Amino acid sequence: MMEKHFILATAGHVDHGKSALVKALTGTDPDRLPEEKARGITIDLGFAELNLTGPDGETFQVGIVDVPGHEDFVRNMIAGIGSIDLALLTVAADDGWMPQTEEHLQILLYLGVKRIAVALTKSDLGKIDSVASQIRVKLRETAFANAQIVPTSVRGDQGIENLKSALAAEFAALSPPRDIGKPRLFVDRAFTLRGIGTVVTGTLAGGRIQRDHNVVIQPQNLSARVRSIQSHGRDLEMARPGTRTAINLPDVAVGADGIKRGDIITIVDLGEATDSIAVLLEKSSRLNRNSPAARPFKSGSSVYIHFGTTRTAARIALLHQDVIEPGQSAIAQLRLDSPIFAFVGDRFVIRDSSEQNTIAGGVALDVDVDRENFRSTGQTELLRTRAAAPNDVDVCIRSQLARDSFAETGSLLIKSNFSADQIVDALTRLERDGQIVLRGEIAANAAHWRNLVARATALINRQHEKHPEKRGLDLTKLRAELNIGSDELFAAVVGELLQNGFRRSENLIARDSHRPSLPAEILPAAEEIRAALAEKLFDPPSRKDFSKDRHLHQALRFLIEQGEIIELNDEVVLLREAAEQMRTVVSQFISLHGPATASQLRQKIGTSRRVIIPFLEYLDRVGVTQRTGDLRQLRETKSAAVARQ
Ligand SMILES: Nc1nc2c(ncn2[C@@H]2O[C@H](COP(=O)(O)OP(=O)(O)OP(=O)(O)O)[C@@H](O)[C@H]2O)c(=O)[nH]1
Ligand SMILES: [Mg+2]
Repeated sequence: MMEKHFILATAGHVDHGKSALVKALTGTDPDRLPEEKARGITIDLGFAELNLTGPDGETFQVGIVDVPGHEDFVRNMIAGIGSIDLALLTVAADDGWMPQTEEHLQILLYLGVKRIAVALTKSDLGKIDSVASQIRVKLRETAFANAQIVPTSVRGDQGIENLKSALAAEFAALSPPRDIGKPRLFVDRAFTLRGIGTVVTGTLAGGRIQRDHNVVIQPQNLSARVRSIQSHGRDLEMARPGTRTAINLPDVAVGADGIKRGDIITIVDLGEATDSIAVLLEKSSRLNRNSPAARPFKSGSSVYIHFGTTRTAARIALLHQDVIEPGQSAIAQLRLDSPIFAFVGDRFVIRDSSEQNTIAGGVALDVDVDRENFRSTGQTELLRTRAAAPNDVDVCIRSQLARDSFAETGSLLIKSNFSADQIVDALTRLERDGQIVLRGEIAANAAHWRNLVARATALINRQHEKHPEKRGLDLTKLRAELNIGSDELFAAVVGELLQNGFRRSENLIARDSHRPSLPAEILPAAEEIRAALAEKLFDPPSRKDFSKDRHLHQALRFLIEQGEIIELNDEVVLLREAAEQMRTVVSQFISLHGPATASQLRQKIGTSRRVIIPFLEYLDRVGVTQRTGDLRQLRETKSAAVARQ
């Protein structure tokens, strides 16, 4: 049976025995900093590995992130729990539910953590029953109402085995961390090892990272190569989602110009970071009315957004209201001081500008936001629709196509928590339901698509009506009239027309049934030209005679386009039959007498210099003759050359 990987993080008030519990569970003391040892508290994240066996004998390799409980280090706590499968909330028997127990719980809820287990620590210090019932009350009406509560004590290892069984039962019931082909390693440490270079560690979510592959560091969009990968000290070819992962990136420096906590290691083709995101904010109804965290905050407030292992200052613009109160949610735009690499569906935490209080949380609805268009009808509608179901792939696609009319399927919702397969399935489903249309690389809103094709059809029809003598409508013109910016969309529209009664030749598109014809009022002009040219077949009147009026001009263009008249140059035009007869004479003459001068050929045909010179140049152009000095000879055709051999 394959080992399953999960990430567990501790949570809970300062001094409630989180780190001691991690040590009792794993043998590893997660407090590694000298300052932590000296002060006896956790300051930054600590890590350990726990191997568990489930009820059915399956094995779980669990990466543990131990977080600080002190109120000054909530920022580090949030960085530790960005992509965890299970939280282990500790409540000390001698202390009960305390301020950071509550704050951490709210943070877990804001970040959408699905399951927790509760360790009722320091059970040797008594009050187990009353604290257990206090915990039950606190968890009532949350997603964690039925969480297991396990009394533990590290004095004499009481309840540690019970806790292990409880955790194993949780993991047995959990589905494995998702692999959506979009890996993101949320970096929580970056350091340099002598002889090895830069090493970063973090929790990997969303996909795999492979040794020797190229990765991209976001938000700075920096490329790097993965030299080696480790998890809990063991070398790996490939790291899977749900593992604590260490990566050696020898080409990247540690620090502001290179890599640091808060960065994300991902793969190419997943887009770039942005400094504006549209979100659904929620302010917990649990907030004690008198606490500073409960203060309603206004549109325009400056806050901190904590996302993954990073945090940045941001300004909030609320869409529909001026303030948000506890228990309320609101659509908002966050304008960030520095860009983040967030996906649609990602969750985050908001703290106030004093960094003392956790005041809200939320989920990203749109991550490639055009700041100026926040209040446009299209954008408002998209946000309202997504706010109702931010994790529904159909809703996310439909709302985007309603706003943008179309999208290229390859990049549609690339920055989302949906896999490519989920997106393709949804597209197929929506097309079957008639809500969207899929053509080539394009997914389009069905109504928009029908409208585009109808407009294109109308434009071509109008061209045929206005200019029956022309072969069709220029595609460049069609595209400009339809105002289509995307090459892919235009290609799809043309493709649709070609399948439905239209044809294309060169840069023109026309109805299949269209045969160029002169409008009635121009027919006499065409007759006049034909007659004039026929009268002196080999020495026709100057072309200028036919540009006297618009009708003559139009008729001449038409006859040339139709091939009835040959255009030798700006001066001379000939009827096709005249050109053909002259060509026969030239060929025969040269075959009989060898290379000939223009003058000889002119006399033979009985034409003028004005005509013979451009005519011979025309024959050169179309490959009948070839000029050497003053002489013309026949160009050797392939078949003639073959015949001689
Ligand atoms: N009596 C008793 N003391 C405990 C127990 N677990 C931890 N302690 C003590 O409680 C103190 C705090 O324990 P830690 O494990 O550092 O607490 P913590 O939750 O990690 O604290 P922070 O990380 O700073 O939030 C230490 O002095 C521990 O020895 C327990 O089960 N029984
Ligand atoms: Mg600790």
